Amino acid sequence: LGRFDWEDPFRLDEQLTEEERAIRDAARAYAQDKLQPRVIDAYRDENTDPAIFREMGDMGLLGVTVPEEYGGIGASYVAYGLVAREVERVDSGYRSMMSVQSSLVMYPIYAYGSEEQRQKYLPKLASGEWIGCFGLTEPDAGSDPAGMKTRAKKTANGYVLNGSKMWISNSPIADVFVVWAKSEEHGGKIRGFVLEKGMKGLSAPKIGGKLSLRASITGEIVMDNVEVGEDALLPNVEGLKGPFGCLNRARYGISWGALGAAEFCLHAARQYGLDRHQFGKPLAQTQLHQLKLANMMTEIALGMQGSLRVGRLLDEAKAAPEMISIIKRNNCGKALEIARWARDMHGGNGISEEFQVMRHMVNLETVNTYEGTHDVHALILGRAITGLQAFF
Ligand code: TGC
Ligand code: FAD
Repeated sequence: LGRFDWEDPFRLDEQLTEEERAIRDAARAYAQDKLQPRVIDAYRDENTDPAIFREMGDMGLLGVTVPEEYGGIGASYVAYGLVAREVERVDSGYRSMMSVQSSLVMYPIYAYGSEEQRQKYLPKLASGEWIGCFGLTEPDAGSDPAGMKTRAKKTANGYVLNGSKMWISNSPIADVFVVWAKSEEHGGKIRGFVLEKGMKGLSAPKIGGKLSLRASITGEIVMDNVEVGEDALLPNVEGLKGPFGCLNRARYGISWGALGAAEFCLHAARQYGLDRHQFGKPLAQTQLHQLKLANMMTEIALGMQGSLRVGRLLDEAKAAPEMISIIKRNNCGKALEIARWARDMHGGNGISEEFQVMRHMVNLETVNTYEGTHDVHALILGRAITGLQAFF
């Protein structure tokens, strides 16, 4: 008979390559040594430390799947998922910083950019010297990005961009802005542009007052007649499949990340239940406490197997977007449920910053919403099942 380990029920560890295990261990060491000690203050004070990008760059955690010649480490999508899991075990906001840089900024420049754009941007993004952001969402176009109002108009030497983007991770501290706009020159099709901090007419005010993801800065992107050269256009993609190609990767990473946060909550609830005595015995010796732990462990273990499978298929270029919708939707939804249970299982202490479960819970509200809401992914899957689209 096989042995059973509640921390790794399906022996995920054995299903990884040696390189993937090494990358996971390095990410875990960095996250626990450098991120965990600052997260409680950072979250309370709504403070994003830009030095984190350099630190992650030094550890090789930015653009994990990007080839070495452009500053990445050319590792697998499974390795990328494992990094997301370790970083989000500390905080969803830190994972957000990492996944925007990797999947939403480096990936489109690598996949859709010219050789000059790759050489110019990727090494500095990989090292964390430059910080990137990704502007798709607008005040009036969230779940329906096709409704965007941002426009690019052709000029003699390039384009002029007008419009505004909303809820953009990293934007107030970004050096590089990957922005999506409808281009009149290209028949109104959506095109990607790479903008740089300091361009005339470009600003990125911070959005304050967030009650979730407070360790990760979020802002707008305002483009008021921003003039760019022809070299700012991402030449190799057109239409919504451009931003969606990036979102596929980021959503996949989030499916692992959310379970990292859920694992933190499981471990915390278990330990709390062992330590805390009521009615003359540990809470962990009550049936309800054990039922909740069993549910948590089960959902995490099943979810991770799903993410591992999709990661392997991504590495073989065989993953369909609907597979990614299944794991993004289910793992985020389950992680949020797990964090809510953990909060409850801590009683009054569950609302204290010291115990951290409530921070994870509140973060996961955002994770459940961004990159396609829980319900939007249900509609993507409903369309695949029925052949009927129910968005409009
Ligand atoms: P639809 O008609 O379905 O498709 C339009 C075109 O796009 C193609 N496509 C995809 N291509 C690649 N991968 C995918 N996943 C794709 N999904 C669609 C499709 O083939 C088609 O191509 P073509 O050549 O035929 O034109 O488009 P629709 O307008 O009906 O879309 C509906 C819907 C709901 C699926 C979609 O708009 C959607 O997913 N909405 C959610 C928006 C979203 O996820 N926004 C995320 C913003 S970024 C963000 O949140 C970052 S937070 C990160 C962090 O901080 O960690
Ligand atoms: P809406 O689309 O208005 O949705 C509101 C509600 O209506 C949701 O429950 C939704 O499920 C539901 N709904 C929508 N359409 C339908 C339908 N057809 N049928 C049934 N129900 C529907 N975006 C970026 O581009 N870049 C970023 O870096 C980025 N970072 C973010 C960081 C944070 C902290 C947050 C909160 C958001 C971020 N986003 C980013 C934006 C995010 O992707 C959007 O918030 C998300 O796509 C939802 O859009 P919305 O907020 O406009 O909500």
